[in-house]
Amino acid sequence: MKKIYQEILQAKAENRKLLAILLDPDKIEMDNLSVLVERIIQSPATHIFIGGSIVETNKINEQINFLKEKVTIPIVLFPGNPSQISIFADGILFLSLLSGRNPDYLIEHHVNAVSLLKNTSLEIISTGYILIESGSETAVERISKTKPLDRNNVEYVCQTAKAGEYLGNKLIYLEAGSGAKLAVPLEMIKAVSQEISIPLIVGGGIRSQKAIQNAFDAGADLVVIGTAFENDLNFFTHD
Ligand code: 1GP
Repeated sequence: MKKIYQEILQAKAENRKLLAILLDPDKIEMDNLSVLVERIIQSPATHIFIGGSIVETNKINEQINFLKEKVTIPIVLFPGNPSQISIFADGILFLSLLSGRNPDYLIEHHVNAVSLLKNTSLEIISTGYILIESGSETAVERISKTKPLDRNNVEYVCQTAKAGEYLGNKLIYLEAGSGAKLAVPLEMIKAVSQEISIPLIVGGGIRSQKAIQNAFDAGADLVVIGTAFENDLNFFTHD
């Protein structure tokens, strides 16, 4: 088994919570990258996720190479489509959008990514990605042309997550969407974490230390912070 996933499993076994900072290369200027890297190093982040809705490969490559010189935590691709694959990252969340019924995001993009992926040393981590309704339309919804799952139907979300585990995914990611109005409900995190035996990632609309802690307490193994850090590089030094 490869290293990144092994460490996530190990952390789960020890009840050690993990935190990923999500970087969207389209929103980062190379000139500001040094400050950004400083703040990441000072933060409690255990992983960097990198990806976004648009993004060109050149931009990702340039930013990852810069990051790799300075940080030691794993850099994991969180791609919106196969054009966002960089051979310079450490791993990739190989996402299946289980909440939707668009074959492109269930299998088509994956097939198209193979010729590139098989010539890299990226650790490929299959991830069941479940979009949860969050109060307004999000970029994932718009781009994937899929509907999120009802935030009140905890049972159906649990069944979807469990099906993702049965299909062989190594992680389940409950996603409210970047900049979501409403984060994934805590009772849903709790129910899904009890339903599955693989690690649970939660992200989207989490904007405070308290909200991070609440997600951990509810059962998230890894929380993803994007917008809150993007808007305030000192986010992790506030109470
Ligand atoms: C989005 O879950 C991530 O894919 C992070 O969301 O930008 O709202 O923190 P935020």
